[in-house]
Amino acid sequence: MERKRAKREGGADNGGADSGGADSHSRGRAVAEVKLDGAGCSGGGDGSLWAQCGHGQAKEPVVFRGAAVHWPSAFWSPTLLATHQAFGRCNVKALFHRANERPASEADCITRETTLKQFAQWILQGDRSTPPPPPPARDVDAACRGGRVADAVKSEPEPSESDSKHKKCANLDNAAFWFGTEGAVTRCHYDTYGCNLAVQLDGTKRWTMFPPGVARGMYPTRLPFEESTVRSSVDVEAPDASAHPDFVALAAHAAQWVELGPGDVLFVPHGWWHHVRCTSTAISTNLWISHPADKRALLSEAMTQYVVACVSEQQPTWFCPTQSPVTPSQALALLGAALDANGVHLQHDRDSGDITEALLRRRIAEALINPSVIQDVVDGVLR
Ligand SMILES: O=C(O)CCC(=O)C(=O)O
Repeated sequence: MERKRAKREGGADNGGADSGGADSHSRGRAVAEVKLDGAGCSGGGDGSLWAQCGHGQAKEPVVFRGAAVHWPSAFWSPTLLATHQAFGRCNVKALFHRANERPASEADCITRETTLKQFAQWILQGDRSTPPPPPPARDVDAACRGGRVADAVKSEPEPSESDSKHKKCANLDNAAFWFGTEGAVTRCHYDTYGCNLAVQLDGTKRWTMFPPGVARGMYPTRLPFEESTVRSSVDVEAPDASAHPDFVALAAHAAQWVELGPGDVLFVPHGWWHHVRCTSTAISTNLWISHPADKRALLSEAMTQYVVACVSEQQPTWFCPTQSPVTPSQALALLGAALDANGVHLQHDRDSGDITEALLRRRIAEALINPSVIQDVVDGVLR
């Protein structure tokens, strides 16, 4: 691990244009740091990483330097991924973007189905002018992302035994794996569910984060329909003050940033916006952990999906490429389930005698035609 830490310290300030945006660190402050000396999440007691995150309820990000140095996956490197047979069986969907671009979403990337091993070999061979060749046809069992043309890859491998320990004590619902070249960027967004522990395994990444309270300055937008991700319209590395004046006025000063190196673990609180740049070839994983606000988020996500299902025909070109569309009645059933999860059980309306589905449709229609909602929609359409 000494080798890995040396790499982090050597490369800490590379990569990322000093654009005058929030990512240039001209505003905001560094994330608070805690050093755990490899204690990990051991048991959730007071000194543990998890306790120091308020068991997921902490309201500010915190970075635990070196907390994952003893994870078995801490020795993962591009060379290991490029040579170990197991990674040749890990089928991934890689997303590629051009060097120096910061694509607004996955919809703006080139997609290739490949294996993690082949993707790692492609990264190591250094020629970024074309994406890796497609492997023989096979089922894709993980979603991925990447770029310059490729820059990042994300997949969902099984956690190792020790990572499962983390899973247990952190009540892990979901995990992802990220592998990208220097310059890979995940544009600013927040995840509607849970909170997040990001674990840097190799290389370095710069995270820039903004609190939920500055949402107006982040100009939220969504890709219809991409569950669980709300994107910012602002390119936080190069904000356009005339298009997004509230970002400069309300949000930029609230930025918190951190450069993660091998073994570092970052706690991202629920609802925090984050923009991530690989400052070297980098491998990381993250654990999404459930949060009490998730039940309510389930409802908002189901409602969003229903509205999108009602206004889209078949699968329009603007539909999120990584998500399967659902019909309005499927979406309505999911909405009913989300209501149930929130303890709202619509049976029938006493006055009209309407049964659940019809009543639900009526309530949604009544809520949507509220003049202030319609005004927001009209403003959005005219923008
Ligand atoms: O590492 C990245 O590129 C993005 C990570 C991310 O968005 C997340 O963990 O929620």
